[in-house]
Amino acid sequence: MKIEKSEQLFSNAQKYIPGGVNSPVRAFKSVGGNPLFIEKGYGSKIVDVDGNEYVEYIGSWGPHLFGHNPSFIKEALLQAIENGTSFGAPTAIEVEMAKLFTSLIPSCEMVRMVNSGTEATMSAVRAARGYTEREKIIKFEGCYHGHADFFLIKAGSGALTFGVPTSPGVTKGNAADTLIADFNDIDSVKDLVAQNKNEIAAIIIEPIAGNMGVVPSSDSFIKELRAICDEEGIVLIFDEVMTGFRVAKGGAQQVLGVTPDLSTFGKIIGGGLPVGAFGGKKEIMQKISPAGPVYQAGTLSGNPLAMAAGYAALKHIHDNPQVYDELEEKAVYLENGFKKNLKELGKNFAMTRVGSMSCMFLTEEEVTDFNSAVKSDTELYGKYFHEMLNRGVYLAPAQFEAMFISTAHSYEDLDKTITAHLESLKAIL
Ligand code: KE4
Repeated sequence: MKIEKSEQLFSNAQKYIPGGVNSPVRAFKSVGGNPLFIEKGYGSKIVDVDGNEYVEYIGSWGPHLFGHNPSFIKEALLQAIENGTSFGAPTAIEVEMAKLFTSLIPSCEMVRMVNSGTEATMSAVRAARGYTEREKIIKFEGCYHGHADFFLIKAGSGALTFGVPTSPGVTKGNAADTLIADFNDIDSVKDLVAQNKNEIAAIIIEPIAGNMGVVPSSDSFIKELRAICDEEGIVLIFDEVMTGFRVAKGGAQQVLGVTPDLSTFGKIIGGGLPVGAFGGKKEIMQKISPAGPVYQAGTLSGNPLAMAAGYAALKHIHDNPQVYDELEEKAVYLENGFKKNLKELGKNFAMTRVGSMSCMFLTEEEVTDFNSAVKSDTELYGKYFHEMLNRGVYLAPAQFEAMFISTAHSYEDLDKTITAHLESLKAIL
């Protein structure tokens, strides 16, 4: 496979950009080799600068529920850009977006648009702290909520993949206010709540984890979390940046049947442009400036281009809820193909899936939390990743990520992927 142009670009990039990339996981550090520079994407495909085409399952880390550059998003952007890019003043599309968004996510009585998932989660925590007048938060080992200081305490995703669970630069003060519980272990939550009585402002969780690989929450766990928050006056925050509009039209809160006090979103709601959002109970959201005293702001929050792309994505979901049936059928097809391969190879690698986000862990033990996830053989995953890449299938360049299927993936794409999966595993086992 010719990759000279990518190699040249990467060599140049490292002179000006830390690690040659604008987000760490893109650098292929945990799978080895150098990153491919992508020229374009269409449907389920991406093409690198050397002209190599791949069926891909990153979808820009989740946004591309309908594949790359779907016509209805492209047309919305082309129309919006005729009027300019950003005004730093309110626009009608922001009202339309908020109205549509809150109609799709009933727990969000009000919503504030921001520019990334990180901004959404850090703002939601500030809202919870302002509302409760408490300071501590509980997060879960292996869950990733973006890179605000108080989250980079045993984060999952990039930090976990690099094996650096606590990032340098995070102050002791921040670490002291962030308590770490174990995913799917309600006793670990009860212990922290008992030890910090009336001090915990919020519990933030990926209700279906996607940043330690995909790890579903157990049936009772989230319901018990809701009960604890009700009893203790703690704000329950669902970080649905990845699961929102991914696992169902109403996100993980619809799948699990549990209503959070606040939720955060990103990825799909931007249609591929930088957007995040946080929303929830009116009594909490009314605390947010300028309605209330909790400050939160952003130069490009709700900008017309991102709103046009995001609105087009959500409107498509609103008008075509059957897309989730299609995504489920395709995800089951791929999952069955992988399971058939593993049976033929006599390998019982742990496979998890919720809707169109899934993961194959290179461990034969069941994966139910962070400690079981990290038993995966990340070196073997690196070999698997490159074998698949050489067969024209582009997966997440890290074991602790999710594999995303879009409506643009054809059954031909899925068959190619299933064949490549078998051949790749045969080559490395
Ligand atoms: P961003 O700030 O990257 O838009 O969102 C942070 C975030 C928050 N919450 C959840 C559940 C998330 O998955 C993310 C970001 N996800 C990673 C992929 N696992 C983004 C990829 C990257 O860091 O480049």
